[in-house]
Amino acid sequence: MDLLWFTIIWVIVSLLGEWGLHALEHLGLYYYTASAQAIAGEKAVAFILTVLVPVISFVIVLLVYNAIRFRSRSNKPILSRHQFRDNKLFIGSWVILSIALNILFFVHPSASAVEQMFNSEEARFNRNDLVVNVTARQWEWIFSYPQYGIQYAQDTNGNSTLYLPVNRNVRFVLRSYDPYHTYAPYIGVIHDFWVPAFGLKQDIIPGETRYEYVHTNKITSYDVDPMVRVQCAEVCGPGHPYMEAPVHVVSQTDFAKWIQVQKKLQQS
Ligand SMILES: [Cu+2]
Repeated sequence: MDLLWFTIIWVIVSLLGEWGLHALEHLGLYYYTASAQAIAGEKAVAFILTVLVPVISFVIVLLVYNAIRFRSRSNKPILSRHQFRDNKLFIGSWVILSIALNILFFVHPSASAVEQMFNSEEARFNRNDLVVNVTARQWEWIFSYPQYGIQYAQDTNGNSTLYLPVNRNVRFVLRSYDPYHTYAPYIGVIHDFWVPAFGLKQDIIPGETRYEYVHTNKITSYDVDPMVRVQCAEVCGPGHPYMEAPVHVVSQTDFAKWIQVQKKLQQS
């Protein structure tokens, strides 16, 4: 009888949990998403949580149900008539299920995400990539667009700014050094290239060149949501928290216009 009641309550709590999770998914599990990679990440989180809701419900319902159902009604300890040392079936299935869930999460979404990541780095997908060279220095981001001959993308105030066309594969080439102090190229520190809305982070190590691939999927900007910005995510000195730059994802035409404006700025 207890088993029946427990199962009924567990199923109801699990269903409520799944319903709540589903509602949360509609609001977005990430703060803000503006790339195919961020959406894939959000889906992975949703998958893990969906599988785990019945597990966490089981543990919570078990604790609460037992605490209420088997509470002592008197101050004297009374031993139950049914004494169990263990329950081999329960322990066995718990261990096997735990291992099975771990293997599942290892295969999907972990290994499948790594495969997806490697695939997106395949040269054949990247023939038409927009290349953005990202230079991280203490404490500033410098964006250059080698395909367009733009050395230093800037706004009208001379601050670094990142413009990207929508629905495009972008290859960020990440380096950490200080172009204004070229006498010592290896004195740079570790920075981390992070656009929260893109759902990806990549450490930038001095002396190494690293890549990050992003497929932009919606027109948006820092003015729409503060998550659409480049933020350093590795403590790199006193200026670290302010090492940020606004990002603008714009239409192809607006991007072409912006390129023209930048070219003029380069000449002046
Ligand atoms: Cu930094």
